[in-house]
Amino acid sequence: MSKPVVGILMGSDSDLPVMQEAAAMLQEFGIEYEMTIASAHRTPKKVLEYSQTADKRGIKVIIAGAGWAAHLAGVVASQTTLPVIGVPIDSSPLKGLDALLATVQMPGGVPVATMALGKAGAKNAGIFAAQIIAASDVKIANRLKVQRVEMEREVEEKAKRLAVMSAVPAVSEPFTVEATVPAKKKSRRRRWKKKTGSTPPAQSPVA
Ligand code: RP5
Repeated sequence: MSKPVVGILMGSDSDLPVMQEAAAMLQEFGIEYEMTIASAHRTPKKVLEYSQTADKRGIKVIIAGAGWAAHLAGVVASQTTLPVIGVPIDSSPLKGLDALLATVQMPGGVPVATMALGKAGAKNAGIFAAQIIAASDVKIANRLKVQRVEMEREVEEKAKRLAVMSAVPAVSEPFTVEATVPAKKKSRRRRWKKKTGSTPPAQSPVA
């Protein structure tokens, strides 16, 4: 087993169900990672220590996920020049809007590459970390290309299944207007004329 190249941090164990998505993507690409809990306000010393030593330990990218007033990614970014990917987590009564703004709105000079809120953001963080590593690793670059092709194929298969499910059942008999609309009956007056060769009397009951 080689040394981890991606570090995944989260503010609390309650963030784990979301941040596991990032780990799952890294596993899929065969990228070694480490994962720990470190909170910018509950364990600030650990966050500083982790961020300051990450590059010396061989880490190339740090993914930081947090909810509420989510300053974790920004604090990590302030302590390292490694790329930091922020995942805002929708764990607050504000449904993550607070975390999104806290993570994305970094003042100029210390960037945090902010992903979407929640599980989709964590998944994208894993892919984005792979893309950063792929810049100098052709194997990972090829795996990313394969993943795109597979994703395309999956969508096409779903589209085909949907087409089959929503198809109108085939009509067994050929459909014609004549077959469904009854022919108009000739009036009794025309039938009289055809039979007798004369027009019926004006007061005739056949009028
Ligand atoms: C943040 O506070 C964490 O990232 C988490 O999303 C949120 C709530 O943490 P817990 O109270 O569940 O530990 O620091």
